[in-house]
Amino acid sequence: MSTSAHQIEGAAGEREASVWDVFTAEPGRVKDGSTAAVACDHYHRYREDVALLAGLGVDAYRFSVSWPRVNSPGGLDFYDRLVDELCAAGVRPVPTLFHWDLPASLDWLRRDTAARFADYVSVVAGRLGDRVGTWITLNEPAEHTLLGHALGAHAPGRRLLFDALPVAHHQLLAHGLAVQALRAAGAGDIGIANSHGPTWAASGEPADLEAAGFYDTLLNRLFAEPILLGAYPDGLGELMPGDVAADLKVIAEPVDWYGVNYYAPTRVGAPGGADAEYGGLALPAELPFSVREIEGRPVTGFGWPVVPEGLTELLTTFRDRYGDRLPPVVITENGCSYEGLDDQDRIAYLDAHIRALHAALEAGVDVRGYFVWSLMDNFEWAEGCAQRFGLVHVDYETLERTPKASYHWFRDVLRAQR
Ligand code: GBH
Repeated sequence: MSTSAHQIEGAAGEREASVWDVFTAEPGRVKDGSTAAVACDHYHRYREDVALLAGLGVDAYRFSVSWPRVNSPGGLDFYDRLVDELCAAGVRPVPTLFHWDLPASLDWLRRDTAARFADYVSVVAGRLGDRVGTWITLNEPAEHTLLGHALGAHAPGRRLLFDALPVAHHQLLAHGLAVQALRAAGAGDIGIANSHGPTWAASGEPADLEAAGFYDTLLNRLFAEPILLGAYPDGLGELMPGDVAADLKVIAEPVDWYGVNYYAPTRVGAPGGADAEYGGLALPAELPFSVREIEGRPVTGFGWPVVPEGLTELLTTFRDRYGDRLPPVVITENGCSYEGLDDQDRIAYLDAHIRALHAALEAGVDVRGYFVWSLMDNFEWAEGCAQRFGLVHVDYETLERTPKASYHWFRDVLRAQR
């Protein structure tokens, strides 16, 4: 089961500001105008939430540590309490060290942010490392670069298009420096959570194939290959700032496993034919590709197509591409948004994706874990509170938690495995 700090904690007044607080305060940035000032109030209700995890019977919980909270007095105490509570409940804590809530005073366009991240990681590892065995450095640097800095749909709201590439490089560098910092603190089980999905060409026409190949490079290879192979794909390294060759040595610091967040494939064609949106966002026409609708599929509440076999395809493609260079894989996020407490559509989605995962196992891919996004409904970034990904319903007025049908179903699936 997985969550992230900014999306569930609330208690925004009890920590310094992040880029998301600044972004959310600007009118029109978040669709329903909601903020994460309170969110699920997990900061004050974490005991209840840990009890929900224990009731579900999961053996691990992926959450994120808020850098702005750690910077604030008493902030680290919260994660100390949370980790204790999880350990007491028999649930293994798996913290992600950055899930998009950058301190508002920092900026990924600046190289120095990577070094600052490593300093912060050392502080967190020094405090929690006696009880935390497994660490995740970053969540989806691809989406943070693309949505936050290239397209402006997420914080910090920049529309730099390809001038956002340094943001990718600095996050990757931060990842490598964090791996070093964690190793120095004695950590033995380290991974990253990268956003990946198969890219399907809109047709067999050369222009569509070329556009799809380029998109695949941006979403998949750009963030996998510096880590797994120590190299940027297709000459993209020449566009990166700094001493790229030296940085790549840091970025390629070995990880113990490779985390994949999977939601859906993307169908891509030559520019101009755009008839679909990327995560609810119309793409600018000047990009060298366009995103097309995947037809004939049910869609989630978000409008994303349901394509379970895309997960099998993604995992076997990675295995074929990277061979021995690919460490064991963990699915660090998979899930869907739907309305309602009797969420049979979510059950069908999860059931089909778990089967797709088994198909990848049968095809010989070494998959070691599966985290559902998400434990409970939460602040879904630019969508506000409108998209509900939780197995537990949250009433944002009363903050009452109510397990959905999918919670009971998943509990039974886990029980049957034991
Ligand atoms: C993750 O990002 C985040 O890590 C998490 O915080 C978030 O709450 C969760 O997913 C749910 O959104 O329009 O069909 O082409 C996911 C990034 C980017 C994945 C948009 C799906 C578009 C699918 N997503 N992408 S589609």
